[in-house]
Amino acid sequence: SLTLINPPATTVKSYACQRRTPLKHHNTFLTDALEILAENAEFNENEGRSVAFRRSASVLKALPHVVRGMDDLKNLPCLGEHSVRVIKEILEDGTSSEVESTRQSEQYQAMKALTGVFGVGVKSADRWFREGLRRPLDLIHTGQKLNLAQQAGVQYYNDLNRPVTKREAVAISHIVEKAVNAVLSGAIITLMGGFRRGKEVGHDVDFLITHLEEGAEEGLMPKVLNWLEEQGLLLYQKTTRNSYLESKDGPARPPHNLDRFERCFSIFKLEKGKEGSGTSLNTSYDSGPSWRAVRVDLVVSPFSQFAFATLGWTGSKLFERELRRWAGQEKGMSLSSHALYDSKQQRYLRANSEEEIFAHLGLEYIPPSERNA
Ligand code: 8DG
Ligand code: MN
Ligand code: MN
Repeated sequence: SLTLINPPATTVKSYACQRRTPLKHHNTFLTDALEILAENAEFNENEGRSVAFRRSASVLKALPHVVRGMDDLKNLPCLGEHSVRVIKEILEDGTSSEVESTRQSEQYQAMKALTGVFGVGVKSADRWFREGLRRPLDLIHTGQKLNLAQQAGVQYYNDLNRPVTKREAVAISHIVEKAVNAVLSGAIITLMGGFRRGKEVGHDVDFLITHLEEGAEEGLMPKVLNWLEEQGLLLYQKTTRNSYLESKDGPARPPHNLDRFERCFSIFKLEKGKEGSGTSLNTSYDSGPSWRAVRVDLVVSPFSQFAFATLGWTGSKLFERELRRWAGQEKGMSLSSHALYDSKQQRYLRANSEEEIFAHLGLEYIPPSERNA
């Protein structure tokens, strides 16, 4: 039959954690559109719909070629009816009316602007939107009661919405290293999040800190923060016990020492480096402040959990979600950034590296640069 002489269709596995997803791919004209709809679904607190659009977009990111026609979508997983309709419209007309009207809508634009303030989630943004607020400055003008995070968010709004460059991330790394080394010797500091996946810019800089000697990391976070504070490098900080991935009280946490695992959302004051100007022409007339605000996430993990924390903090968010879904649905396991629990064996599986965790999960190892799902 004809199918025998056709080139084999690209096969794409259905979980994002089974696929390689590079940072740069061939279908941004489609994935940007689908991700607008995903974002809009989040603004409407429709998580199911949002994840469906994100999964569709992610499948297209994994394709080794441009999608030119509907035939290219044959045999692809995760493409729901709605996503297919949007893709078809873009392929035929160049744009999708639904995407364009979403982009133009007052609600989408206001929610985007309001949730773009550090410390503002969808719930507050939606309440403010329904009260007629549209822009971050409306929060000030109408005298809204803001918590400390939101106050910092408004105060540093412009800086925090300007992408953090790789060079700035490296400068922040040096500061974090200096701070950690000043209070504990031999700690290991690793850049996580988007920069570990090879991104050239990010919305923040993420670090994971550990120490080979189990227990040496205890109490480290407050000491590091004190040091940074004394140096005048912190504009804002809030430390919390980690409870993000563990909130659904699954068993994927080791029974002890969870309380040592701490995270800090912060805003650093980064001096603009003299070396930063290079050949660009902007600095000589730049009369702005000599520093900028940068969002920094710090996480401290005991060494026994370091591999899980590394995997959990590298992202992407969809890749992480898909890993946990794979673990639960396909393996009867429960994965968190602390541990992996095997329900059948009723025990925690140890791992000293990300490779070992993928192996426990029966997955081919995917390097960070290909976790851009
Ligand atoms: P970006 O900053 O460049 O925009 O991208 P990113 O680095 O991929 O996003 P991120 O929002 O900084 O998140 C980085 C990773 O951290 C992501 O995979 C999800 C993970 N993560 C959080 N919050 C939490 C949390 O509270 N606990 C754990 N374990 N992981 C978290 O964002
Ligand atoms: Mn990040
Ligand atoms: Mn982060």
